[in-house]
Amino acid sequence: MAVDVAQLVEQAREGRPRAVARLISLVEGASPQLREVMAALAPHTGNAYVVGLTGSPGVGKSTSTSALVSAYRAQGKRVGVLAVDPSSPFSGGALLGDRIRMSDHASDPGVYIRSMATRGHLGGLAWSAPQAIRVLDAAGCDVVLVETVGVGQSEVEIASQADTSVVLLAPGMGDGIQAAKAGILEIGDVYVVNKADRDGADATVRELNHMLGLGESRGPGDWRPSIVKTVASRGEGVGEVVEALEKHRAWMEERGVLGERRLRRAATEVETIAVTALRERIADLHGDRRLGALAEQIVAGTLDPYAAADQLVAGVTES
Ligand SMILES: Nc1nc2c(ncn2[C@@H]2O[C@H](COP(=O)(O)OP(=O)(O)OP(=O)(O)O)[C@@H](O)[C@H]2O)c(=O)[nH]1
Ligand SMILES: [Mg+2]
Repeated sequence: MAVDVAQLVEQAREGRPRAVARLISLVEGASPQLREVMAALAPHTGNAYVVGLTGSPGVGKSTSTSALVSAYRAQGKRVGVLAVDPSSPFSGGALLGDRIRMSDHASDPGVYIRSMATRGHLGGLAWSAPQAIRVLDAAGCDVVLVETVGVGQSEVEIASQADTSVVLLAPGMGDGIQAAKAGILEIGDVYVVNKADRDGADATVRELNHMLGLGESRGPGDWRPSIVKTVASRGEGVGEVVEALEKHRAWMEERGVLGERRLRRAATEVETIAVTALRERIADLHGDRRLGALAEQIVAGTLDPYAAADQLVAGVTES
């Protein structure tokens, strides 16, 4: 059913949660009206500070996110929370619902909370998460917190699209080694050692210092990742996390890094949309027999795969 996009966008900008939710549903459902939605949102975007939180399952991402929401709300800021699960085709349901511990904020009109999953469409969350962030941004969120569940490659990709990336670890469990393997030690601007009420937090901080090479000298203008110890379940250290985030943001603004990151994010976004569209058109061609005909020629040895690919691309780009 077609919706009145202009009206919906206006309502979202007035801060109506239902309108925001509807817009994100249009993103998630890859609605044909999405073009219209994005065109209407574009002039109102670019204000939100996007923070990605990533780390192993159970490390305390949701608890930390919830505590950060409280801290930002205390500053009077409007906050959006997006929990994304690239490994799961389920969304919004019990699974993710259980995983986000946001009940404290459920009735706060200054907070939008949303979970998203892949739903199996082409492009997946790499495509839809940035669009959902745009909705929250245009709806007037000063800060958007993006929690990615797990530490696989797609989580790393999504997290690295944030303005600031927070990597969470907990003492023990070889968490540092896990994180190193998953490649998340390369993306952190701020590292949080959560569950500092448990034994081994200082050892984890030392291990992290070592793995990040924080003892080594850096260039005068380089960012030196912060390491903060927290007990998120009690809100301890969360103020320091906010300070570390503000420090990173100020550093990025001073150095022009924020602008660079946003340019890179926009470029990736456009590329993802374009590639997704191309793949969809190629998939349509399966029914059209064009791809099949090319395959037959390759098997028969009358065409090489490069020439065939050129023909395919030419076929889908001429419109
Ligand atoms: N002891 C202790 N427990 C904590 C702390 N922070 C969170 N927890 C507990 O750890 C468990 C997992 O916390 P979550 O915030 O759900 O962790 P998560 O990283 O979001 O988990 P997933 O979304 O499932 O990957 C919960 O039972 C929390 O209450 C902490 O600082 N200390
Ligand atoms: Mg969680």
